[in-house]
Amino acid sequence: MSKRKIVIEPDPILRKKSETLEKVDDELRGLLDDMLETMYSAPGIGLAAVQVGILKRLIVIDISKDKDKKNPLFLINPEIISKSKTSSIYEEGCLSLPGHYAEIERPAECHIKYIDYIGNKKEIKAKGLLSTCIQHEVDHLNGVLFIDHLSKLKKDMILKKLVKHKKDLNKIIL
Ligand code: GNR
Ligand code: NI
Repeated sequence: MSKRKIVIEPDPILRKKSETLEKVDDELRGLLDDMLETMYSAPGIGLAAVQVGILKRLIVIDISKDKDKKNPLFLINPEIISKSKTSSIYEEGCLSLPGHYAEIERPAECHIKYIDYIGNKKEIKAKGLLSTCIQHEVDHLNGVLFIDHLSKLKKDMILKKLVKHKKDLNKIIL
């Protein structure tokens, strides 16, 4: 297993749509293991493949709080079948938008289908933080970031800071 580099906004790859996978093999599982290691080390509760520069419909999630009781979830080709009419608000962050957080309203529950780590078809109904996290990650697979759910004013403010952050990082490296 190895840790991968996380892509930081602004980066055009984060706006691209990820591609559906055709098969589940050891090479794919290796990538999922790398994504999980990258997510745990960040630390974060979710990660989409595009965030490590790979445009494939792959997500890893672990919302367990206890570090000793890991509960990783691997989602291949996740599809949201339905969303509840009721909504909930969570303070969201994103590993591709370091240091920025905002309250985002989303459907409280979602019913999804996906392929698991072994290659079996699965379905789950999620609520609470898991539901929010799944929707945040599926957004990534469609080139959508949480700031796209904010007003233009708030979004532009965050984007401006991220542009500066990237310039500052380049100054240190160059
Ligand atoms: O680590 C993360 N925390 C989080 C908090 C609330 C809603 C969504 C998330 S996902 C985020 C990691 C990430 O950027 N996933 O794409
Ligand atoms: Ni994110």
